[in-house]
Amino acid sequence: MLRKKKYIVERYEGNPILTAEDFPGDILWVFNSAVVKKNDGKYVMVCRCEDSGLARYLWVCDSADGISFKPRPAPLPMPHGNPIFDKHCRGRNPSTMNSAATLTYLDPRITCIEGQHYIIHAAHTDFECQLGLFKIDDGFEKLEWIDLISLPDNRNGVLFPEKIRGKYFRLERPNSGAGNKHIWMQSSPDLIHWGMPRLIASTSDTGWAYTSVGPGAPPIRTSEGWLCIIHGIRKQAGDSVYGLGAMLLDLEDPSKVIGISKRCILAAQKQYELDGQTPSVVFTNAAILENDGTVKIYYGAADAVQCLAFAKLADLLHACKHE
Ligand code: BMA
Repeated sequence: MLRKKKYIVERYEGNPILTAEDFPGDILWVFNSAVVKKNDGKYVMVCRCEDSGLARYLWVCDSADGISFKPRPAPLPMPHGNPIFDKHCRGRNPSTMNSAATLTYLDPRITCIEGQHYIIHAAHTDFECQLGLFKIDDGFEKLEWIDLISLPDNRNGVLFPEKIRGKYFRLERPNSGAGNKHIWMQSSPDLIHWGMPRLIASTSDTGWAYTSVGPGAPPIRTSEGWLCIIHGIRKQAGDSVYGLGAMLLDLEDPSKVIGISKRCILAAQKQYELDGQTPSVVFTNAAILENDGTVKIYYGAADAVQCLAFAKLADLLHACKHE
């Protein structure tokens, strides 16, 4: 008899963990948020929030358990004043509050490298999407703009949490066209100048994402390799349907792929994933490995609410290596 398949990722039963109602003011949507577990064991989430004027905010929330998050009273002040930042990441800069105000800092991802937290994000200009980089202080109160760190048509940058052979590494994917069928990797001596691009994975490496595949959460060091939770898209009757997968990269040479899950580990399926600003979206920007081997996977659902799911590290590694 055919048994019901047991999926390796389980949604948190209290999903969504954050909705617009949790925020003061005029917030309509909260999704695709970055999360980090700090050395003191506390969790910080940097949320992508949007209001009814379609202005975007980065909004910090705090948590003791990584499940229940409390938004701070106001969003992060953005480092306006820097001409490069103001030109490429306009946000709520009053001098540019027109339709272009919607083109701004999206999809943050936090990585702590040598004690410093960095936030990489999708910086939308009028033309295309580039990667932008901030630093943030330990209290997550003050952002410092570093610079744009890619040419246009680049999105979903994730930084590795440590230098490898003396260099910083990141994963990324082109934002549009046929380019977004591929995950790339670049390296850098200083986090600003990037080069030596390497093709890491393509839609053809998965059975579940034939339209696009991209990085999701910053890589996690495990004894078997760098574990990366990735996203994938397939077109279904003209609509984009999102899923998440897992990929394992070599610890010493992360351009070597050890394996990629051949099934999606989480597919847009629940009502809160199917209905929202954009239907059928599950999109991750953060995953945290706990001491007991549980991986918390944070994901935005339908571009509308913030959710959480759990998996066992061993199951994720198995999905990468043996499927
Ligand atoms: C992707 C992203 C997200 C968004 C998703 C679904 O390309 O980069 O910002 O959640 O599309 O609309």
